[in-house]
Amino acid sequence: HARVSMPGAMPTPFSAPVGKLALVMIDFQRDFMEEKGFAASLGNDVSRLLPAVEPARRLLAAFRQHGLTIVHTLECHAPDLSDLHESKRQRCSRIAQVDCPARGRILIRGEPGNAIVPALTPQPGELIVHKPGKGSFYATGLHERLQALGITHLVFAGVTTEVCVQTSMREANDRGYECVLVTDATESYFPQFKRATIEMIVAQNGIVGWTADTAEVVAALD
Ligand code: C5J
Repeated sequence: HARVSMPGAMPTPFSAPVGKLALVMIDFQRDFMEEKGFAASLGNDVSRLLPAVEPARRLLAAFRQHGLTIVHTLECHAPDLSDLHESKRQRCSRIAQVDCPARGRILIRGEPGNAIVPALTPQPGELIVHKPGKGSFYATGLHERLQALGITHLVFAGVTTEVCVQTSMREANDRGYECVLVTDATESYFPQFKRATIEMIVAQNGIVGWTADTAEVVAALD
């Protein structure tokens, strides 16, 4: 089997069998990233997330060029809220409300504001995961879909680093996947949380996995 190698990954070099590697794009959604969206209305500085878009676009292009598996996740709930726990509703009372008619109901599947930003729009054939939680594996069937494809190694990009990205990476690690977080293709509203997440992932000999930058990942695929 051909392998892809990332000698500059931290804390040690990373390699993967090329056909078993997938890209996971976490929650690059309009309501987390756009001015006047849901996250902005909560007081978050969404401009902090924008530097991740161009690296993520380059990752997408590279994985597409090599015909590799690509997963896009969206944090959302069913229109009837049947997958919304009372605990989440209590602490996020805006879910399913309408702040801005053009965006539709907040965090509801299929609404305009819930969509992925135009620069990173999924293409036909890429996997779409609608997730009610922060992690990509809880109540989604993602593990079964990846197993059916023989995927064992995952490259993570997305927002926000310490919430949905880190939760997903930890869930994946516990299911036996070898995981790499792409450090310039992820962002947080809180720079100190992004830094801390990167440090805690690679601490103790990569207790959750590896980190690498976009250039390292793209070079590995070429
Ligand atoms: C958050 C996410 N931060 N996608 N969602 O609630 O990280």
